[in-house]
Amino acid sequence: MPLDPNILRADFPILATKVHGKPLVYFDNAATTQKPQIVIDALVKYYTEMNANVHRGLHHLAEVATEAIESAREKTRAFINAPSVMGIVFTRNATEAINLVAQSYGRTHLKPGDEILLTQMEHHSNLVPWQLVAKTTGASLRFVPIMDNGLLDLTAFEQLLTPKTKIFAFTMMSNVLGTINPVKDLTAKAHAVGAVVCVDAAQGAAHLPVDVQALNCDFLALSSHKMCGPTGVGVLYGKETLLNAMPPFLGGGEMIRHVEWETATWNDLPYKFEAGTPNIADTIAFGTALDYLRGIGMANIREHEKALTVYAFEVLSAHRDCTIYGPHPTMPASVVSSRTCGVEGGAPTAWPAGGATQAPVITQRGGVISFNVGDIHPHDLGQALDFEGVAIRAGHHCAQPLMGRLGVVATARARFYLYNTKEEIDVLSAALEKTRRFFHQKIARK
Ligand code: 7TS
Repeated sequence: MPLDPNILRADFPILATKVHGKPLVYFDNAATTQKPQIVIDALVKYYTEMNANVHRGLHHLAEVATEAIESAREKTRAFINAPSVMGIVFTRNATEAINLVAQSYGRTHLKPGDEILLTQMEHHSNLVPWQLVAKTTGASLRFVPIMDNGLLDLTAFEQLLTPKTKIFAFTMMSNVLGTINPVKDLTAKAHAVGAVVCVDAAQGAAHLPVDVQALNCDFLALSSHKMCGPTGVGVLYGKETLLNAMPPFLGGGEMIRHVEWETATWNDLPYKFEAGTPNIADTIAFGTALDYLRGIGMANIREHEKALTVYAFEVLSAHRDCTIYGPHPTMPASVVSSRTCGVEGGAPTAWPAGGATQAPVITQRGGVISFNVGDIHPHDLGQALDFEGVAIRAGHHCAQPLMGRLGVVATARARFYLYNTKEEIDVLSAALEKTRRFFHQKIARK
């Protein structure tokens, strides 16, 4: 059943906030999402009824807390259809999960001459960890280019894949372009040359159904706070055989089996990678967030966001001086591939004959809309929209090399989620028009 954002909004108390006297329109969901009341309640319930350290106490509360955190692990396993909870490692965030793979797997397996393949659309979290490991191992970095339409260049990808490629790490969904990469196909091709595949699903898992067994990726990272859960919790999914063969990432309590003065042996999975006291309350509440998302259905969330994305393109493209970056959602891929990454305002609505028979790009595009309006700096735009109650993000979005590829230093960005509505896109559009007029009047007065 299609979801009704107007009903779901009631689950999120913060959405009733007024900003500068205007109703909050929250479009900064790529940075972090809002939390439903049941997630907030789960945090309070933990501290009022269960607080104890986990996995080590023999008393009642310790058992209750341990059961609750392990239940969150099982919910995570089910959410991404992992074969076993042994492959579900809790981390602080997606960033830490990727660093775990880079440091533990990468440092052990990479040597000079090896290549780590990334893409031009990576968030710094899936770039800098690999730069660090490349420096320490002597491996080199390669990048799959993006085409002008914002999709990955798959021909170049196949050329870049060689037996030297030991790791292929890429994002499921770009936090700037909204591009959804064909994870299953890319993974199969990388496996064919013997590379191990690490998927950054920080954006993807929050907005798309994810099945790690169907994708057959080796590692997958995600962040709780981008999917209605609290901050401070991330997940690394890894294939058990790989995780078992990897050395620990951090040392301390919980990750050991036996310790002597000079040496130690390691705990079973997943605890080998969970040194120290975990973020118990937030992890349990993350489990509640997953219940919430499953209740709505990820496929329904995806459909809702598709509709919002198509609508936003329609509305924003009508602004003559608005440039939108990333794949155009309603153009067939064949048409889109000959166009530039920035879709200028007033883009044509009728595509060449024959185009309509091909799948439109919406299948490869999520609800992230990065844009610029004329020569207004995105930071000024962000501030002006805030006065209208509209929360967007402006900046490089932790993707500085991608900004260079797009030929800009920054963009404004709106990212939709299950609680956003078409009416809110209208509010954004009206606020943009007001801002544009204000800035143009200012320039005219100079
Ligand atoms: N990967 C992608 C694709 C992301 O969008 C982000 C965060 C991360 C990794 C890192 O997630 P973290 O939870 O470990 O910080 N993206 C953004 C963003 O676009 N604006 O703020 C954070």
